[in-house]
Amino acid sequence: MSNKRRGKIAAVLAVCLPVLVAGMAVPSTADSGRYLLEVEANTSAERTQVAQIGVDVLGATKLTTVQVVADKAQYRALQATGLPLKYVGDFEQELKKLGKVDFTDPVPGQVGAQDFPSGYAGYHNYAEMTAELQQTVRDHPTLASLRSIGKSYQNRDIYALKVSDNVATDENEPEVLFVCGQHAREHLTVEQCLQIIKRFTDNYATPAVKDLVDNREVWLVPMMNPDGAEYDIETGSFRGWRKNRQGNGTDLNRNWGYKWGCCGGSSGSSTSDTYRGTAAFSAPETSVIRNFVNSRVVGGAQQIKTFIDFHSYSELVLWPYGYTRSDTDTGLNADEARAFQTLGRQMAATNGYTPEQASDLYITDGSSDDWMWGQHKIWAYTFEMYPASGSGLNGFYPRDTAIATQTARNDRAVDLLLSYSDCVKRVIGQTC
Ligand code: CXA
Ligand code: CA
Ligand code: CA
Ligand code: CA
Ligand code: ZN
Repeated sequence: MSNKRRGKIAAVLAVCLPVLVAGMAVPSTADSGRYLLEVEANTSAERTQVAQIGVDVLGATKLTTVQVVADKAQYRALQATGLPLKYVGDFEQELKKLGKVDFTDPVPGQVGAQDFPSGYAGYHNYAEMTAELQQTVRDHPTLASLRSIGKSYQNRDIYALKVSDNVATDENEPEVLFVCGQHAREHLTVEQCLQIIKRFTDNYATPAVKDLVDNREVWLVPMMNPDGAEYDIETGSFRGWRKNRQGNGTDLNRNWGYKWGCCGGSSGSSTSDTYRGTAAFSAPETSVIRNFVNSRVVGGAQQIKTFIDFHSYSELVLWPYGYTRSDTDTGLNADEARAFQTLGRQMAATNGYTPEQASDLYITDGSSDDWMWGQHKIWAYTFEMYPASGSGLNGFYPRDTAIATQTARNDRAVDLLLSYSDCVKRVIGQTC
């Protein structure tokens, strides 16, 4: 970029953002040292450049604007890119605006509210989620079974619930896996898994539901990152936390072992929000899911055929690979890419999300869906849920009144994935 353009942007910023221009004082009342910004970034290359500065990328709007959290140094680095920037607010101030839980602190001075602020009571914390899963199994013992598949870093059980007819028997039916809550602050996704469970059990008598449940074995992990989710709510205000709770936190969706750390799509710095960890699967939570998925190889054949990893926000349907912008690469041929695209677009047509290859958003390495496909040939999608855009952190925290509509919005996409799970290539007219 020319110095001329850089100079012009600096001049504009000096007018719009006097408090943030390097060298000028920032008012102490609204300065936590972290800022919510919007950056205009129209291409995957520009968005990858933004991510590589190490800012926390919150979401993307219509693929032209990304919402980020940046500290002062990162703010200066963003300025240096020449990409247009907008100051939204102070990170801490914006979080506080979302509300404070209404409770009398049992031990003043200690954290431990561990519940959602008012306006969010419909969300499930870890204890409530666990109780809900246990109640489902009591209500539907022939359709639902619950197991702990391992422990989080802080020793919480990570649960998997199976839904199928004859649930106690490992039948020869295509298996489907849904993972929710990989990122701590993406609480709406936990509700998505719980809603799928409720719909497939409480509505089992509905013929279309019965047909799917009878002919598939559906695995759901409603809260993959329980330590992070509890940490995000434990003070009574949201923290905007993304990672697990190991050391400074590992970004679980950069810790999976397919092309881990290969391609500039993650960070080696433990304070970064996209820290990839010390090694592939160094996080207990990713290794628990890896071990579970590996355990579904029976007689040499992976039983799990399809997968959705629910995230928020931006309303996107994403498919592999994330580490490269090529449509095809090792282990992903042109027919397979076409099947990914076709089913991805069909699902997006049912929920109104935007369908694209993951790297069209920005380059990532060590994501779940690259591993699921690269390692196991599981047809793996990432859904980025509601809202399509947010002003900074509030995109992660829609009020509980949004839960019912925004989870039901994915009913048809979920059913479509299940129905193709016997042979995804059927979607492009091929046999398996
Ligand atoms: C994503 C997910 C899977 C592959 C590539 C990209 C987007 C996801 C992320 O960065 O992990 N976005 S999010 N949920 O805001 O973190
Ligand atoms: Ca069955
Ligand atoms: Ca089976
Ligand atoms: Ca059956
Ligand atoms: Zn996420």
